[in-house]
Amino acid sequence: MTVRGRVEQLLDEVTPLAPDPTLIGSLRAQLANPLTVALVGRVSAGKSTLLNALVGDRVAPTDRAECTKVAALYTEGNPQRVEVVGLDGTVTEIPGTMRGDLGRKPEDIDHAVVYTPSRLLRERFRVIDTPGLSGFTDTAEIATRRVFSGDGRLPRPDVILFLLDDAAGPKADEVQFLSDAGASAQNTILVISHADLIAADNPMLKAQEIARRVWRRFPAIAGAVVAVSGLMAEAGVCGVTERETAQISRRGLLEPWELLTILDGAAPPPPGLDVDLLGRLEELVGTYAMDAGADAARQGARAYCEWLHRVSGIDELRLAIGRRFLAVGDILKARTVLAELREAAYRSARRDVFLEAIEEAETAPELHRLREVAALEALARWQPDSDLIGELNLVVASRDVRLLLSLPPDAAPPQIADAAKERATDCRTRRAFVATSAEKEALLVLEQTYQLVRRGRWTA
Ligand SMILES: Nc1nc2c(ncn2[C@@H]2O[C@H](COP(=O)(O)OP(=O)(O)OP(=O)(O)O)[C@@H](O)[C@H]2O)c(=O)[nH]1
Ligand SMILES: [Mg+2]
Repeated sequence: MTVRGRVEQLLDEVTPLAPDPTLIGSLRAQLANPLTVALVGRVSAGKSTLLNALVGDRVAPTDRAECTKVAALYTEGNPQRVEVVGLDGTVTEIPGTMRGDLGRKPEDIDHAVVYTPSRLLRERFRVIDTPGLSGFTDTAEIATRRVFSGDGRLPRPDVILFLLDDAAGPKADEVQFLSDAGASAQNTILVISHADLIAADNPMLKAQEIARRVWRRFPAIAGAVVAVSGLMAEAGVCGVTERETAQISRRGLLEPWELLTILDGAAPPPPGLDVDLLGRLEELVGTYAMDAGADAARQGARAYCEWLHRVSGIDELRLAIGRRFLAVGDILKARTVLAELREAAYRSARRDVFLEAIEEAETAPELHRLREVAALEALARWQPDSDLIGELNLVVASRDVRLLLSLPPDAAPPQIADAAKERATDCRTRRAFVATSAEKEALLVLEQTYQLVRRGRWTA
């Protein structure tokens, strides 16, 4: 049986025990749907711009000023439309995207669901765009926290993309938020956003250096730290016209002082240079992409868009999402569903029976991978210098038992069983010599992993 199969079986078992009859149906849907990725970070960190870049369409409104007022789940659907779900549970539907009037005050809205045609949203992951943290009023932060607290009506995110718009890395309140939201190397990527603004010279390279530094400081709350210019990615993916590209090319022929005097109005623009359009391009691609991309712009819009796309860092982010999350999507979804079920169990009139069913599922061999991940998270958080982190990381990342056991590719099943048995015995012995409960639990989980490998029941 698969991870998903075992969780579906659990959902069947607890259906009569659930406090809310719609809960089990929505958890079933969550298992069947692609992963749910939430974009979080301070207000104006570039969340909606990054969403557009990922989806490949300007579906989410963006602005210099505080912009996204309600949490919105972007999911595949045709025709494009928005379902607005009130705090009172009532649903209204409006055509179009979040750019239109939602028909209610943001304070009265729990969330919106935006249906839009997109292959990424259908096949890879759905995205929740949040209003963000630390806005002018509390509204944005309250709406953002509701996404993670379980008090709201949106599906709980499986994965967090947290945007940092400060070269200094996450501040104490951001680390606290991530910790409260259960962020770990297994479910979170930090994004150094506005990478093109990080420095005057070579910003993208400096942003990558910052990303490496931040990752070394916070290995327990992020599986990767990636530097991205969402603005460049959005423009590269959604397209820049030939007319706009030609302006960037012309602008690149001017000396910096010439450009300044023209923009100040102290000198007339040369023929063909459209100062108003340059102003709009500043908003569309940013200054760095006009300065550094002038050569690419000389080769036309297509070459320029390719350059924007390549330099923006969006492919590195997509790759990190693919590597870290998509390959283990069912495990991440199973975790989210189990966490929701545990909360539901406490509201159930038959709490003990409910919890017992969950525990039985959690100890089932099919869901052993969840215990490996949980043991790794606990160690990373409480004992980041433990030697066992390397071994658990290997176990969690392994797809092949021979590689896991350092055996040759042609090792026969009896050889695998012997090696696994030896490892299991070794874990049991080592358990007597470690002092902390996190390491004891890790060794217990590892022992069970090797026992499952020995019996041929470990599902990579
Ligand atoms: N230069 C530059 N500007 C960016 C980048 N990403 C976003 N911006 C700009 O920053 C402003 C805020 O971007 P949004 O995407 O609206 O940010 P947000 O986090 O969704 O903001 P709220 O919805 O208000 O929380 C907009 O003017 C964007 O054009 C980036 O990578 N580089
Ligand atoms: Mg926004």
